[in-house]
Amino acid sequence: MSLSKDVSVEVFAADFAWGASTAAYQVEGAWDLDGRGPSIWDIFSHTKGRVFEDQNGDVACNSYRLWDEDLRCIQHLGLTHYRFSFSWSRLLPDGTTNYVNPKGVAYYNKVINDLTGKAITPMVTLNHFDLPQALEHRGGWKSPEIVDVFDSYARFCFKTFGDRVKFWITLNEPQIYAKLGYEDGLFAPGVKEKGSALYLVGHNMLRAHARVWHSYHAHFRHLQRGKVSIALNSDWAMPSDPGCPEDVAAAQRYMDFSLGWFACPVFCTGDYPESMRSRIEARNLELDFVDGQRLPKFSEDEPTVLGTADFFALNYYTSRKVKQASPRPGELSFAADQGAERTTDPSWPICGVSWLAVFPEGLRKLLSYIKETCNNPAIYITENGFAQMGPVELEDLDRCQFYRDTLQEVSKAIRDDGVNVKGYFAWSLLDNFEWTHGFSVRFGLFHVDFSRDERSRTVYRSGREYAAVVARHRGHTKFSKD
Ligand code: PNW
Repeated sequence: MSLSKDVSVEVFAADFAWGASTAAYQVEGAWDLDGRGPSIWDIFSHTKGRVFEDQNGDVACNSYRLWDEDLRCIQHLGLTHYRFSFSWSRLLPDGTTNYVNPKGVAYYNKVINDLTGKAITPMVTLNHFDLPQALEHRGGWKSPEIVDVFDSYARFCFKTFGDRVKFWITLNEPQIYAKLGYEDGLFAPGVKEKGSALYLVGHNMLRAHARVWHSYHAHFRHLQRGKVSIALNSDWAMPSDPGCPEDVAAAQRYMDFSLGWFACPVFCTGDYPESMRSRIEARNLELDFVDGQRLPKFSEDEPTVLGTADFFALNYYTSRKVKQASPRPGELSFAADQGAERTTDPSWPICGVSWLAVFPEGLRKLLSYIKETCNNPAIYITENGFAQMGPVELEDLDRCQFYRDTLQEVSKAIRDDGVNVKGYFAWSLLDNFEWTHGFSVRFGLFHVDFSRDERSRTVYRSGREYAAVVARHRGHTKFSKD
């Protein structure tokens, strides 16, 4: 059965956003062309042993040169929206507005104008993991200085592109950036400081996000009438044994320490979840830390973080079964703070990467959870996808099934649970540089041939079927309006 026959497209509103997403470092290439400054991912991927087979994003999909091809792919899918990110160091090579790179501005102007010229709405992420290296030298996201610098960059972007860009995402997945970049050392900048740096980094990211939202609100909103948010990723966590109160509490802590860490300050209370504060404070005593030293406090002198999102931008990939972890006395780590242990559910197939267990029902549950705990926000699913590893399969039937099941779950969330879902963005438009996995893991709706200079794009079967859903929805809404 084909995807297009199964998804209940009539449930989606006429203005539902059908999109796909990419990120600059993963697709653009041209890492040192036309005045681009280096980012932390250039340095990280050029360091031996960091990425699968020492691959890097020097060329990637070559989208800097092949944007016309990407636009054709977007049109082929019939997308109404396209999410991509700016390479900060392509626009501002040293990260500051002291010098603006005109070729960077020209590139993104062309992308934006081509999209809007075809009635495709751009959604722009200001920074998707690739901090300018010059700012890393100044302390990166650990330094409180970053808040001002990020605000100047964002204002520059609003001024330059905001007449045409109406959807802004300040930062992508601060939780992943902080945890993988500053505790696990698996992502740039590759720091391993267990149980400490990640909270400071997360804190500065929240402060920077809030500052930028307030800047937009005060200086741009009345003229540009756009929306600003932050993309938060979350797993859906369930207790391993729903009858065991310790497991139930552990699953809740898992949610608090992942989604709640960033969603609670922005959408619920203006501060971190109570369970994070109390657990970390209790462990600080045990570990001889001064109160507040690991999980920072929000200052009363700064504009509030609460309410600094005009919609909820959700990246969802996987679900977890969780049980209470055995205590780890003396251990300094995020996992020990969280006190929750992941177990695997053998009925959920693993796709491509080891962390990605496929469970589309988890998305529906997570959407309801966000509705209940975050004041029923408008939600855009800004990333969701299915990985392929090993031999290329253009007839990717398992991914087709995944999109069919997922979109059906989203339709149930809208129709049966009353969740205000406004859009869905598949990750990703193209196979691309999948961070530590290099090019060995493929998320695209289009295959990219990385062995050839042309980097030819070929649609996967899942891309064709996604296009069919979008077309059927557009046909349906046209029909119902007539
Ligand atoms: C997201 N994890 O990152 C990113 O926003 C994308 O750039 C990326 O390509 C996509 O998901 C697929 O990985 C994640 O280890 C990276 O749980 C790692 C994890 C989750 C999301």
